[in-house]
Amino acid sequence: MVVLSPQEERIQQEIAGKAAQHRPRTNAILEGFKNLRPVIDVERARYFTESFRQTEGEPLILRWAKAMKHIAEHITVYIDEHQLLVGRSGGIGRYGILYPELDGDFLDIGLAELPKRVGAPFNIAPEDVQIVVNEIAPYWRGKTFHEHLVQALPKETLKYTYNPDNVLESRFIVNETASFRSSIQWVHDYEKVLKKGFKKIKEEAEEELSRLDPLSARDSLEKAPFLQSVVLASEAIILWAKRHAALARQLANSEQNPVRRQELLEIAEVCEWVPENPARNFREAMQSQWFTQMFSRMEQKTGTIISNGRMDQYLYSYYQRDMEVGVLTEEKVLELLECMWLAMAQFIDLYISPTGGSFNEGYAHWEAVTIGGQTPGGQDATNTLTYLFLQSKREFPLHYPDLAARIHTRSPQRYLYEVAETIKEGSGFPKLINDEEVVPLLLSKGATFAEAYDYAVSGCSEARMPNRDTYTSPCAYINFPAALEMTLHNGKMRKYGNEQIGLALGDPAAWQDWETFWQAYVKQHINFLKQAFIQQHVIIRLRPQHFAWPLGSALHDLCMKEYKDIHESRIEGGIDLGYFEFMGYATVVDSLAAIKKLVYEEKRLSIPELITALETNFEGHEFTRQLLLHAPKYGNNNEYADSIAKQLDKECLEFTRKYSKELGVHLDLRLVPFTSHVPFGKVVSATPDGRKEYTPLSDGSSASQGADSKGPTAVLLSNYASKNPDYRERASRLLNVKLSPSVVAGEKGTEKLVSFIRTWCDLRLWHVQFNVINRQTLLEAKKDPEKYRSLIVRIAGYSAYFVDLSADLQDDLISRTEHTGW
Ligand code: 8X3
Repeated sequence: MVVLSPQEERIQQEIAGKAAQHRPRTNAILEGFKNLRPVIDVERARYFTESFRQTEGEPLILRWAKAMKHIAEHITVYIDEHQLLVGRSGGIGRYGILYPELDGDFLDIGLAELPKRVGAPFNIAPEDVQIVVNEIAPYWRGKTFHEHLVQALPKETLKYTYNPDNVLESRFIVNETASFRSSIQWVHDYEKVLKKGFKKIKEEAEEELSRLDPLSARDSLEKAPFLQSVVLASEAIILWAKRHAALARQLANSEQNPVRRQELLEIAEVCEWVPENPARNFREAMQSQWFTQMFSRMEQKTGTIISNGRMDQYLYSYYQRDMEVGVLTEEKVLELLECMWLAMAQFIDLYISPTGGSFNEGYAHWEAVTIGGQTPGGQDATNTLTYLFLQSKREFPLHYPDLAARIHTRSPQRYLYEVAETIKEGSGFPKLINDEEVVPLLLSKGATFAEAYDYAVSGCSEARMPNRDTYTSPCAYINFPAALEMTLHNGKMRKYGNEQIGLALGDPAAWQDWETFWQAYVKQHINFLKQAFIQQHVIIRLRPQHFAWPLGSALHDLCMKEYKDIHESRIEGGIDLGYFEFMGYATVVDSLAAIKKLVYEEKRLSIPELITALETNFEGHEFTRQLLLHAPKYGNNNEYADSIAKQLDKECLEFTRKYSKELGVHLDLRLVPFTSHVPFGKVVSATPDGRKEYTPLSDGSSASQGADSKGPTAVLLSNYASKNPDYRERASRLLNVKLSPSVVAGEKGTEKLVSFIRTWCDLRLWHVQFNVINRQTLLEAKKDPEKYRSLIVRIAGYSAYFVDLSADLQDDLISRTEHTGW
């Protein structure tokens, strides 16, 4: 008999018309938006642009703060029916907002293409199209970050990044991601907001302003605009909150239902108090955090979103006090948490550039909530609230928020047990992040113990130290399977015809041994790294001219100490933790392993035969493809493949060890693809691992789709064997594991999963996440999407509705190995 995960059982119930009801309030909110297509709301962009027209010539940070104040004064405020938490940056339903300062040159094609986009479509009202066309886009023409980046990239690097004849088209060879998100994912110091409130932050800035030396050039040109911006940003968020209070009172006056009237009056009281003042209870703490988070989203397109930080830590004292005095119940906590998840689920991170869209299929989101881990003093940090977060995830079927569980070697058994039970539910939560890998790496990069122990998860799998991290540039994505294709084709790729993009190193048929082939590959590989670093160098230097983040900077100790916006490239005392991405890791490893073994060692295949098979996409060469498919594969604890993986990893680490310094940042190696292994695969023809042309590359540090046949423990061991632990230039390696519900069934299954997690922790692997699902369910959902609308799957550091994904990504998920044993 087929064992179903709880999620699969729930869906079968839904199909049978017996959908279970959750809490009445959260059900009602969810019903209000769950089947709505997101709409583009133009107000943020409109008021931002209006203000920018008025402030030409002033310091950028001041212009930004004035724009935020203008938005706070004019943007429509809403209070959703049934909601307890308020604060939206767009209209009712699911919505996305525009950041024309970033990529406004894509507005024309974006607006035309978005309603039809596969994977994450958006609607826009005709009158809003007119506002964009007539008011917003014309102002930004020639001023956007993307346009200036294109102009600043050297010609040689540009051809790896964009089509030189149409710079709106990405090449997917060495891609940048900075032009579709103005910052990488981020975590604010929410505790500061909750404990201090923005009135105090503002007063401190005013106090400092009053002490500035009027004769000092630095005070006049740097400190004064920075501090004035902090004041303005604080006033803006307070004003925005108070407008919600006024609206709540107004709605209460006309509300017929006495229960809702009372709720609205409470909302008014809460919004009159926070985030201006310190939170006095759990409810105010939640509201204050939410206002801060939402206001930040209007301030910056923090690509992949502002994460929530360690919620079980900074909310705990409020929870504990309220529980002690009897004004809070666990039921109320769960309801408030779910109100936040529902509010979060309505803000959709909108990418108008097609490249941004293809990186973020299924309305990607990463506003991770971190639970567990260790206290700043190095003790286990789990508490009662931690377990309520897990309970909420198990009980409430929603793909928001992204839950990240920190694990360490002394994590309590109950915690691991509940984490495992939550994973078994089947919708991919929580993802796991390993303190035993992260903490020493943060220490090696200059953090104190207290800072390293207190990291929060952000994005797919990153570790942020809210008052120590100062790096905001999004990363480069490098298509190393393309470097392999260029090695086989003298620097060319079939996708780009006869264009000489890479190095011309000659005909590989003339290379007599593996070493010569390997060295040629490494030259192409290093050339890609060089192009990526040139690109990042340009980006890092250009960004402070384009972006400022007054509220985010006001919450950062070092920015306040240095009077500098967080986008400035050097902030004294900061640790700049940036990344570049190894795309298609297993694809390259398996391809090189096949060449080494079959061409040079066993001589069962010549290079010309291999090239012919690849060029024909294996048509008429099935035997060759089978040979290639049966060569050693990464992900099976196979020393032959894993040692190549380790060497490739090392090539990247050596390069960044040598060249990061001159960039002035840590540009660390990361294996985190979001959904970009799909578009990157679309430019790479057939590869020597047996992969067919233009199909997805392998993702993160996972094995190639279907190549891991020795069980999930072997996958962990390959990950371990391919790492270079003696390099500090490492960052996250994202690992997807797909399990059949039968292997985790029952109490025994939970115990095995807990042991697996402990093994993963002992091996010091950075990240792991799970899909617990039957292949048959995925096949049926692809065939009959209407029935499977609520099926949630794990993608790359986030979960999404399966039916929102493109057919390519659905097939990618289906083709991953479903492990049926350990
Ligand atoms: C994955 C998303 O923003 O770090 O973590 O590239 S991002």
